[in-house]
Amino acid sequence: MTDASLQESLAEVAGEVEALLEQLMPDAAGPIGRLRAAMRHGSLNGGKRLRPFLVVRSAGLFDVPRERALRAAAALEMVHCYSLIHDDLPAMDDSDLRRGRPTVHKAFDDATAVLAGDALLTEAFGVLAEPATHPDAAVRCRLVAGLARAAGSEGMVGGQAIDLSAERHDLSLAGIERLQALKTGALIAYACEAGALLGEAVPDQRRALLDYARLLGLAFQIVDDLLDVEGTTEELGKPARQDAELGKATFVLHLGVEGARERAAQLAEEARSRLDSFGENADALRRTIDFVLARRS
Ligand code: GRG
Repeated sequence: MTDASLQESLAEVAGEVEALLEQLMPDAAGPIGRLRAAMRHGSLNGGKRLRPFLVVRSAGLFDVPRERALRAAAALEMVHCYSLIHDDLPAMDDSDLRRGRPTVHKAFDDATAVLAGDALLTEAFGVLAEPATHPDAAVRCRLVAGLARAAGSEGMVGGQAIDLSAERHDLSLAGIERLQALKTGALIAYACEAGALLGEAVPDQRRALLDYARLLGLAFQIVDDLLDVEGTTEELGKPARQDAELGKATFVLHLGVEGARERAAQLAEEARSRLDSFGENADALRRTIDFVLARRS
């Protein structure tokens, strides 16, 4: 797979997931209409759609029907978008800009942004629980339980709690790895886990995919720290240099720019090695590693 075909494939999955998200959040009358508009503002506003791509491509290793993979992908993206909406609120990062547009609380108001996030999170589980996601209820339960674990206090929300805590300012390198494995890594890992669950993969395959995703998630976060230092607000579509301004300990603070780049490259190689048993079927997942390392937003 070439770089151009990866871009094409990313755009194709993004288009399919967005079409499904549109369907899942139709217009409505009155106050619910305003809530739905806020949900759409926070979820149909660009974004790389990396997590949906990982779901679809992991599921593709096991010939899962595309429409099932897309439902799991949309559910995961709903949880990701809820986290961004809430993270941008004044009580958290207090950001005005996300994906190059005003954040949900700026375009609407704080209370509507809280509710839009709440509704996206809640409805994501409904999407997974519907029989259209998988005919076997046991598989749907595993998908629901996996997302709850990845998003909850032992996953993304737990990572966010550490990020907001006083100790965040002087975390060791190992402490930052743990924080980021939860805050960013848990949903990225779930993306691949969902593919494996939908495909009823054998334990070795599931483990290999999870290891790939955990390593990829860490590399993704190191690149995020590098972009915070080196990127511009225009490129990122969100304020640059936020971490330094908030006095946060980051990978770049501990390793320096060159050291962080080297660590991301090392993790990328390790992630690649975890895909060996999947042969050329996993080419898109291999290319995704290069995409994550080279991303500018
Ligand atoms: C508020 C419950 C709660 C959780 C917030 C994930 C998160 C936890 C906050 C996001 C803050 C942030 C910028 C984290 C760095 C890594 C990250 C998740 C970046 C955003 O993900 P991308 O780059 O975004 O995939 P797009 O816009 O492409 O979807």
